[in-house]
Amino acid sequence: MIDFLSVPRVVKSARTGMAATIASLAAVGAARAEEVIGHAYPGQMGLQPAVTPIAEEMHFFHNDILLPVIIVISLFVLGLLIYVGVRFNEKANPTPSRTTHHALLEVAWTILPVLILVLIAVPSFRLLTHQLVLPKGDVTVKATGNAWYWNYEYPKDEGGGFNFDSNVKADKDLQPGDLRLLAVDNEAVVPVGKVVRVQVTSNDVIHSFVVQSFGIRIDAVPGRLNETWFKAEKEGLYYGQCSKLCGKDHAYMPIAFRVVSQDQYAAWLASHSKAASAGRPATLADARR
Ligand SMILES: [Cu+2]
Repeated sequence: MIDFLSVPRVVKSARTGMAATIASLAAVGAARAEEVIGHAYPGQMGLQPAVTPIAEEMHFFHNDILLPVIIVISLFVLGLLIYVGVRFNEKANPTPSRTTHHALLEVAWTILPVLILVLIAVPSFRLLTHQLVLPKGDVTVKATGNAWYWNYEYPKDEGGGFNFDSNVKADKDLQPGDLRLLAVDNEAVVPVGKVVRVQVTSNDVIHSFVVQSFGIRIDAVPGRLNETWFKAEKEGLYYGQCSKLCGKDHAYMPIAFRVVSQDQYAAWLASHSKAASAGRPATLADARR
């Protein structure tokens, strides 16, 4: 939305029509490229940027607890293997020991992994609790999986009362800055810094609703209403994908959330709500008028 608002000013300042077009396209492209945050980058290491408290906690759990623990265990086992191979091969140790039991050693290699698991379980259950115990929401969005697109519904009692389909953009419709297989025709819009409760269900087969930067992953199951939440702390465009093998076009039903300021969100909600009550299909273009 910001990019579209800024275009007229760029057009006015440019001298010729052609230069204006190029300048405005560049402005749109630059604005779009900057604000698209939640997606994978070529050559990326690690996880997609975290913009919610839950995603940050997940990053801490993975990067600072699980990863060091598994690195130490892997190196220890590798060291043991090398030691056994060198010290106890046939040449170095022609007469093997006949020992079959060692009580202390057996107790140690049972207790030690248990202790490691208990150590991991504490932050793990804390994170699960934060994910599954939903705080009081400011905004509710219902996402319904369909073969193969998402439908987003904004409830009437929160100023909405409309729903729209969100389809992947075909290659021929891509604009500069659009990401292939992630860009959609209608993005879901939510305000920054607010608790968004996402209700997830499906109309046909089981899908899975995942946005990495928000740290949310929940199944969309027909006849069942699942719920998750996020609080995005940075404006921008965030992508996710259906993550359950759901059929032929499973790879072509991305999820796109545009996080905007409270004012922009209120304007977007009002224009969509107006369009819906006038009986027109609501599209994101309404918000740009
Ligand atoms: Cu799916």
